[in-house]
Amino acid sequence: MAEGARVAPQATLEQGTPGPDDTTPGPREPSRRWLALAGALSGAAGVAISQAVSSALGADQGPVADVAAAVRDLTPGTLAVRLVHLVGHLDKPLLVGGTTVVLLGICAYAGTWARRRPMVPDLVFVALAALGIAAVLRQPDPPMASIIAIAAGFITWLIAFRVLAHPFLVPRWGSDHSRRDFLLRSAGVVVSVAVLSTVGRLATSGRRHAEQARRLLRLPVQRGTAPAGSTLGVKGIAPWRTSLDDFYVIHTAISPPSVAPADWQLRIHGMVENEVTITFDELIAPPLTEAWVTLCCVSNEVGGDLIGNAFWSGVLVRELLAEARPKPGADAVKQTSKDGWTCGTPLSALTDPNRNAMLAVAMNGEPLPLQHGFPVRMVVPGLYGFVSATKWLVELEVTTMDDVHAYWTQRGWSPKGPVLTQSRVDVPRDGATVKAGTVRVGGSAWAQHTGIEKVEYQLDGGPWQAAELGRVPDADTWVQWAGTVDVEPGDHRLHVRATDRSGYVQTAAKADPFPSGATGWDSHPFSAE
Ligand SMILES: Nc1nc2c(c(=O)[nH]1)N[C@H]1C(S)=C(S)[C@@H](COP(=O)(O)O)O[C@H]1N2
Ligand SMILES: [Mo]
Repeated sequence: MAEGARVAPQATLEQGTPGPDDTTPGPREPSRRWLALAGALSGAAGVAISQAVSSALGADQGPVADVAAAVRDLTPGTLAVRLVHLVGHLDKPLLVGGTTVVLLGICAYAGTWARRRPMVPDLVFVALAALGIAAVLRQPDPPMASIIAIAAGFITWLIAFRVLAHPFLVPRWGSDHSRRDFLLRSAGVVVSVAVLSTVGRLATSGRRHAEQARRLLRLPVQRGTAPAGSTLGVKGIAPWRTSLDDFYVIHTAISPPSVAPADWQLRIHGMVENEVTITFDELIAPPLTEAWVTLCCVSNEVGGDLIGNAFWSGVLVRELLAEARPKPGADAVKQTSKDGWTCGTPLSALTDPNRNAMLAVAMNGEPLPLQHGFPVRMVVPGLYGFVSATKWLVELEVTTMDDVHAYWTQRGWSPKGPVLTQSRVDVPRDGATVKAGTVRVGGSAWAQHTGIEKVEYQLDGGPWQAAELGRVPDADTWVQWAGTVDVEPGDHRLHVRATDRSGYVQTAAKADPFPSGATGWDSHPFSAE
């Protein structure tokens, strides 16, 4: 563009054609149709690249559909209804198609300005990208993939338009040579876009394959409805049942490995009498076990949110291990993930008849999301994820604790990793301002597999008060707690501590997550007015 801006006036001067503001093309000036074509082609290239990027990143829909959805939602209701009736079931393709046509039309029009006002096409591209981003951001949970996709499309617009408009902005326009130049450049842009999209598709074909397999998978599982009384109804406490979208994600893999159920196998070997290899269909053939389990990360700071509670469906590990028959002397299982990540788990936690350690295939009634370990992951109540919750699990080696060299323990983290009893203030929020008087407070507490006995809260260093506790199915989940405090105007601080069913009262002593989990009481400063 910058180049065009410099050369264009000079070109018109040399040719003695009308000035840059004149819209009638001179005898040797490119027709505006060529510039419109360059604009439309660039627009199409940008749209294609952004769609490819968004599908490569696993977004539900491309940016064009995001914009189309915004158009639909912002169309006055009665008009929208009448239009939908008019076009019947074709409303969606028509909307997306129509949005694309309008978009390309705008790009074409922007292109026609390249000679007279070289900034215009760029500004139009900026405006269109901003519109796209606005359409994404108005969604309840704006997908980052769509933003990146729009950025990629925008950059493509800028580059493609510079490449395509160039032949029309140099002085020698009009010869067959420049038309040929344009055709060659167009072919170059089309081929580049096709190659980039194809490379993107190939690079992500494994993931799309796994995703499709996940979509088609029907498992005999339940959604899991939070049991009555588990939720205390205090606004601001984390929901007792964590939705899949809100469930924390931790793994060392750059992108989740793609494993389709048909390709999945689990091998149980090592110190066993009977080596076992099991396929996905064999795994899920017997009736599945279902349980609420709260999973948390050892890296969670006091008050942190690397914790979630889900309804898991799967197969009890102890039944598979019983089939493999561990040899005497074995006291550990080394788990290996498809991506090579490993962890060591005490054998006793997996064979304990009172602990539902399971190979989970579903979470909240849906096949595991890819980032949570599709198709099979381990869940062990009472152990931190880094010593137990292997995602994309493919191998269990029965062994001894001394012989396990696992990913995090090699880096100094504690080998055993039982979950430490913890509690968290959710409301009032950290630093919140509330109305003076009686204030509802609350949060969550957990001591998986031991169970929470009591939660107490304390205002401004005063006496500890017993909190009301939500009902829970068993010891393996977190518990909601709630209470009330009377606050005068001014600054305050609320502390919380839990007592578990072993009688242990949460220590006030602060410890970092490394190497075996954070300790200390959570507290929130807040003020009242
Ligand atoms: N394959 C694999 N599994 C893994 C990990 C990992 O890095 N790779 N991280 C573990 C850790 S540290 C935690 S806390 C849990 C997190 O599980 P989530 O992402 O489903 O919440 O997964 C565990 N399983
Ligand atoms: Mo973790």
